[in-house]
Amino acid sequence: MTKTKGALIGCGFFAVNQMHGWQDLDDVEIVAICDRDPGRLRIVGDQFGVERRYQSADEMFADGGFDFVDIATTVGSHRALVELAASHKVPAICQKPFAPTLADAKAMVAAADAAGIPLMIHENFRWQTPILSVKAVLDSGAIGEPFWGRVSFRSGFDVFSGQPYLAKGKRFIIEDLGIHSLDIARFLFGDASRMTARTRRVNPDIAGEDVATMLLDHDNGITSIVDVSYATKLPEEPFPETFVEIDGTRGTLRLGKDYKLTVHGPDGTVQSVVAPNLLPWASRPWHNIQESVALIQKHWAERLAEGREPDTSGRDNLKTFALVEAAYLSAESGETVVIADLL
Ligand code: NAD
Ligand code: 89V
Repeated sequence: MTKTKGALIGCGFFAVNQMHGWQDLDDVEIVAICDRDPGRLRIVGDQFGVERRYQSADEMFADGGFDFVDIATTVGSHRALVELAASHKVPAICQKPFAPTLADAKAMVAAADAAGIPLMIHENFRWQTPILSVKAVLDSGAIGEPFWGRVSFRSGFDVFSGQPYLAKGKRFIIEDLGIHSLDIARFLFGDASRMTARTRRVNPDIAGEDVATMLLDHDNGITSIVDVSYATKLPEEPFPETFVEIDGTRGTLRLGKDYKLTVHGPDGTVQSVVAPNLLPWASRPWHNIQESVALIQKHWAERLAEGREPDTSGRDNLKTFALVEAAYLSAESGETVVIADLL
């Protein structure tokens, strides 16, 4: 079998999951890795047996020999690295958040289009098994037409020990975590036209907001609430579970703690557990996110082979990123923001 060859840039905290995900795919091989930090390059190169190692992305692209690049660096380098991939006409995956600004994100989509390469944003939360299960119930019509929804992520988990940069940015929870929740809202309820948001910083030791409440008007008439918090101290810590509530014309759906799904319709109530699989390399409580990494990467490999745009393409993700921008604008001004004005 001829394997699709990939290269990965950024060998940090999260990239290890991505390397495992690639290793699980029989038809993909990561042939080169890059990180500015020689320590991280050595750790990841040794763990996954990758011989070609670079401290400079320019040098890695100049040597070439790969069919796509997986960019797993933090947001500040995303635009330059996607543009570098485009200049070499190499298909690219870029981690969320897409870019520091919507203008950068638009420029990245334009660069990929001009080069004729696919660009996918690694927006993996919609690929979580519980979220896919919720979508399947909606699509089955079991609760009728949804008219109201809530996507909720409330936690007191210490994310700063693994990802210290999260404590330093002026923007925190909407940009880092709410971006996933907003994408789930789009995935379940369709595109949104208006956003109203309120934010707070509760933790005095971080720079950005750690609580946000967002109200979305969706194009199809659904109203949804997306609420996120890292300042919520619960008796049982739910990290990193997303809870979902949906009211429809024929019934209701609730996805709650420990992946319990309750679907109530005209014929009665069905309860099930839609827990993620614990992959051999995964560890609790991250296994939900880790499985979604494997699934989105499989999706990329399939779409690349078929020559079809991935579901969370750069073009698609501009609409999720616009919701992020809109939430910050709304929280700052106190006004409702019209999404079309940003896109
Ligand atoms: P990290 O800081 O641990 O790792 C980033 C690595 O990139 C570092 O080792 C750094 O040296 C390297 N790097 C940065 N710029 C570079 C450049 N220009 N060339 C080469 N190497 C460079 O960060 P992380 O926690 O692994 O996060 C990386 C990205 O993944 C972020 O955008 C974050 O938001 C995202 N993330 C996504 C998920 C998810 O579920 N999708 C979860 C966690 C983190
Ligand atoms: O998924 C993420 O983007 C992570 C975390 C779950 C910690 O917020 O940064």
